[in-house]
Amino acid sequence: MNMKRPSRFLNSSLALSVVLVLLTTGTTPAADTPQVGLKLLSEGLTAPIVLTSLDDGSGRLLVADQAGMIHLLNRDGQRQEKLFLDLRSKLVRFNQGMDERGILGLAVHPQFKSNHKFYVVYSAPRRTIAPPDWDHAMRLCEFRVPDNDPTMGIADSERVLLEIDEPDWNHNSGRIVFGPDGYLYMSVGDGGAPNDVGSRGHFPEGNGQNLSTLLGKILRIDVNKGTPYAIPSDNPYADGKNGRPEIYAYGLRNPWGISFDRGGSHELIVTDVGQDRWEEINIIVNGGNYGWRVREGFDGFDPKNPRTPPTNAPKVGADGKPFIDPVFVYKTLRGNANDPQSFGVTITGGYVYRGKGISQLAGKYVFADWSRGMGFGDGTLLVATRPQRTGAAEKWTVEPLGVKDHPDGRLKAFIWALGQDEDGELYVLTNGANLVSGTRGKVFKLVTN
Ligand SMILES: [Ca+2]
Repeated sequence: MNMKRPSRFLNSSLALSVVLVLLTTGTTPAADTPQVGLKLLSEGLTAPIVLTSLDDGSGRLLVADQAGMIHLLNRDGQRQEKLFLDLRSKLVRFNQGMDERGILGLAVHPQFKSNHKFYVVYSAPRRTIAPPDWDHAMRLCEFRVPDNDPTMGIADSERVLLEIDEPDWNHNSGRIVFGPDGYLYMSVGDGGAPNDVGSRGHFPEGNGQNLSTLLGKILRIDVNKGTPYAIPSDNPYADGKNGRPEIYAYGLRNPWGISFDRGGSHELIVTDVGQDRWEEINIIVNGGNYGWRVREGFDGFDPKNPRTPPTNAPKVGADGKPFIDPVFVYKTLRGNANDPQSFGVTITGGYVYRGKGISQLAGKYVFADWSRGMGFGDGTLLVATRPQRTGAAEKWTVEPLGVKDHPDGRLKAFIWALGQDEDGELYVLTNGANLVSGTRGKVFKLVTN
């Protein structure tokens, strides 16, 4: 709006007030205008990795620390002095530096209030039945709290549901979430090693495309039936003939982020960490093949030449079904140093905002990139907007989510994860160091600015 231009309406007080209202509220805020605030909820943690609600109407939150502790927080973020659960003695021994092992997943049973059950994924020492040069076992377990006290998990109540032998320390994933169908969904990485290739723990065609391994998959199981669980009858390989019955979708590399939209059509959104070129947002459907390691992003992928996509890459998998493309990709800085269109080196999954507090985020997918470098914490909060209309040509858009004091969304820390409470409000879990030690972990709540 050009205020210098003479206007015949300016003498009218009504018109003037309209102009003033337009000036005050604006129509499109400048790109660097902070949109939301971040309220520090808890600090002094090590590597907070999951935040979820106890979902019993109390507003209490569980925060799992990768280092092996689960904390109970009240609505205001006050931490219960005694740990909700301490799994440190059950974990594999950590690396001195970066580590992708530890507690990885935590989900409270949808009927927690009556059955007192919750589920944890953690990295346990290698099983004796695994090859001796493999690294560890990823373990999915059920625990309970006492009938009369939801503030304390019972360590002895552990019931092991599933163990997956892992050839390497990285690309484990292990994120879990209950779907609107009541089934438990779990993301599993490709087992580590570059290109999903290697004689130690990788099939010739890669784990993502091999249906006899659980590595590189999204799993779905029914924890309410069977011993130790049941297979939902509409899992794509439920009869076990052409693939492992737990598989729900496949072709994932390191799916660090899994959530269901609690509104809309309850889509399952999974972010997949890329290797050299693309970070992905995917909408996961039953039986879908998401391409890794035949594809990365919208391109083909050649493990022998990972930075140059083959021009004649297959568009269908070994079973003849077409690969499913992501809904959004951005370049990773790992293979595209200084690329202005990149947000960082590793995508961190989030949630579609369905809370009440921040109206401008309604229906948008809030997520993050972990960091712009591996050594120094430089993560960016991001927000994705889905297209107004449906159709192949309609694209998702992504921009940094500006917050107060960080208008570019860059929080000067590693953004490990996002969390969601029972009201649909969102949280941001950060670590000041790329380590599973120390006390530089923090939890923030997204609030109106
Ligand atoms: Ca993919």
